[in-house]
Amino acid sequence: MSKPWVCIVMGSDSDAEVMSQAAAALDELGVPYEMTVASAHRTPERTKEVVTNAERDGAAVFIAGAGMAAHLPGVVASFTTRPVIGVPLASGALQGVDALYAIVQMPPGIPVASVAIGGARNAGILASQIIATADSALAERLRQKRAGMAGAVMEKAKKVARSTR
Ligand code: RP5
Repeated sequence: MSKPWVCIVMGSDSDAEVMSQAAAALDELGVPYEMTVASAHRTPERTKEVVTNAERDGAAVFIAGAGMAAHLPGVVASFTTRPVIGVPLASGALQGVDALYAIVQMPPGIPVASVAIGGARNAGILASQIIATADSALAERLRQKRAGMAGAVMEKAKKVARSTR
């Protein structure tokens, strides 16, 4: 059986720069992934095919990023019972608020988790955390990453600290 992996889907190549931050987080944590474009509106059949093939081939978590009327994460979730993390992307007149509302307002029964507008890095980390529930080595890498962040905060505290008393 192959290692559990993450399927990253985005609505357009114009989403790729932000969505690559999810891939970067997965790279840092040693979690395999595949990344592709499938549009819920422009290529609904391809979206179904990407999701059903990925589920069949062992994708453990899906990350779906889209802007504007962001139906992609919900449509991905309609084709799989694996967890789906939506990434609302800033584009068009409403700069991601539309996408955020579309992603978080799923009807009962077909859940989609959401990160912040443009929060692709957190989507990669959250997907890793889900996979880490059954992978103690990955859980340890996540703990080390947090320890690194705590260390960085302590460095910042030292740099900024001043007292006049
Ligand atoms: C959404 O529409 C995509 O996810 C993208 O964020 C936005 C614009 O798409 P393009 O017109 O750049 O293809 O479906």
